[in-house]
Amino acid sequence: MKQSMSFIPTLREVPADAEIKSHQLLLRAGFIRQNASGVYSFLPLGKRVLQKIEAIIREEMERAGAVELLMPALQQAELWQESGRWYSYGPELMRLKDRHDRDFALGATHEEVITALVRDEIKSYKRLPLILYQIQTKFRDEKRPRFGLLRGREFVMKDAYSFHTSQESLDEVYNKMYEAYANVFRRCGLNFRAVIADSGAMGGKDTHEFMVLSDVGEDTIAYSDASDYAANIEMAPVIVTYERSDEPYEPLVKVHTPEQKSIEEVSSFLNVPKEKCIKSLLFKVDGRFVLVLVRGDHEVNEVKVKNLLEATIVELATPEETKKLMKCEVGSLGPIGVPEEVTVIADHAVKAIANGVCGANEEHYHYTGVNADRDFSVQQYADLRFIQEGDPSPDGKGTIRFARGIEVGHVFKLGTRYSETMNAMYLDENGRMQPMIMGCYGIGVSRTLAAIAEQYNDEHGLVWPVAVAPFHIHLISVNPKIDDQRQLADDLYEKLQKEGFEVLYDDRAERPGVKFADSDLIGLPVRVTVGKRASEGIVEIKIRRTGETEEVHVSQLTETLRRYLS
Ligand code: 9G3
Repeated sequence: MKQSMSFIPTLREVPADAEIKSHQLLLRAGFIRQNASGVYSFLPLGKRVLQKIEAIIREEMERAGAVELLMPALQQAELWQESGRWYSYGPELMRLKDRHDRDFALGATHEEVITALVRDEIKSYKRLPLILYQIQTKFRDEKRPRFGLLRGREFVMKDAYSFHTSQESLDEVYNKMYEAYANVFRRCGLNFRAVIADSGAMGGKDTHEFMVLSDVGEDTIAYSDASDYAANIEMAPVIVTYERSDEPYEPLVKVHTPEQKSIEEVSSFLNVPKEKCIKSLLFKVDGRFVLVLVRGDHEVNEVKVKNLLEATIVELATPEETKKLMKCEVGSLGPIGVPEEVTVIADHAVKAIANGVCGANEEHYHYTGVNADRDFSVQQYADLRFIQEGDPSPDGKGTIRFARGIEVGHVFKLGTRYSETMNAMYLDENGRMQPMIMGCYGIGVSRTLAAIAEQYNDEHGLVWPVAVAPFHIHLISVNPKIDDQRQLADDLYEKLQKEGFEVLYDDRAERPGVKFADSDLIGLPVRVTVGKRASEGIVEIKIRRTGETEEVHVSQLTETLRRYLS
């Protein structure tokens, strides 16, 4: 591609609203431009990187036995009404009406569409297993789009779906897809971890997220410092066991704690460590009120609450609901004297608190000398807290550390969650109708592009790995006005392309400094500069990643480039 005919609008200054490196650099280097909040155009260089990532994905999907198709982004509401998700998703699902006033959704994902497609065509077990995938634009109306392509409202996803007659077949394909994902992210040069994740509203059991380690990642990964255990913090189980100390039981006393609300305030006011305080949070779980207790120095893990109660919606009760039900503010909540209709569940650590402190369900009062087994009843003790750094790793090996990650992939064992609600049945070998067993597998393609940019950059700009770079070589003629320089550069442009190199040729009538600065910003792996020694047939090669340069005679150029680019 000749830059004089291309469209690569580079910027000198850092755009104000771009907070993270990848967002700043993709804008400055002319890879993307924002159209609306969370909605982007991929300019020529950005589009080429997308295509490189997609090519890697297609190779690995092929290897895993998946077949590519393309489904519509415009999805009729009827399908989402059949699966029930038309009603369970809120404003995040973008909905619209056609000219006949019929309801549609813009595809946020394609379980409904693919299940409807397969159920109409597949009737016999002989046609299974089947793995279908697409690479397509998805729409999700995020409340707070941010970080450029990392959290957009329109983005490119590879989504695959598999259909099986048995759990073993699903397990086999799940493992193949898991391997394919590891290959994709390794080939993209990403430092990633596969972590145990929560299947959330997707139903089904097993699920793994592929996380790229990054300080700007929105997810927290709990990993062991002595094994390969890694889990999304929402999922990591706590295996600590707690024993009540043999402290003699003190009497339960209601004490006046004026204006003391938070655990910090109460703990310092009563001069009691946080470990002896009981933190009580009132949740509305599918419409029912549940008081969740954790130790004062721990945090409630809502995903664990949701999974324990097999709930769909778990949200904190509003201050009004709290006041109406418990006759006090959230800062005075406690497990003693709880209204009948409120269920109390507690994390295991609460049971071992000796002579603790809790809210008295009365403004400005707390209890001291609180002992769980004597002073209040708990319907169920369970692992309800977030794991913390320093906790033992759930696999029993080593200690938990935290890292932040960008979720670039997510694989699920769906089971029959969709085939049952949408009647995707097949005739088994005994002539009986059975629901198909399904898996689904997503890669955020545009998010992967941003994750690569986030991992590969330096103070001069982007530094693309060869496998996904928009071009291999940045060919620069320093001064096109000088004939032998321009002539040699033109010849090399043709010659290198004939030899299979992808060349971006900066043939613009710009000052050399501008060309070199743009070249460092765009970040192609190798730069070939045709300058004052053109008359001797000497050009300069520069490796973007290391900055090392080398003068080479054009007769040695091809083999030198092959060496650098392999
Ligand atoms: C929606 C909206 C947002 C969503 C979903 C549906 C996430 C939704 C989960 C998945 C599961 C898998 C196939 C590829 C891999 C991931 N956010 N999910 O289902 F309507 Cl608005 O997308 N889908």
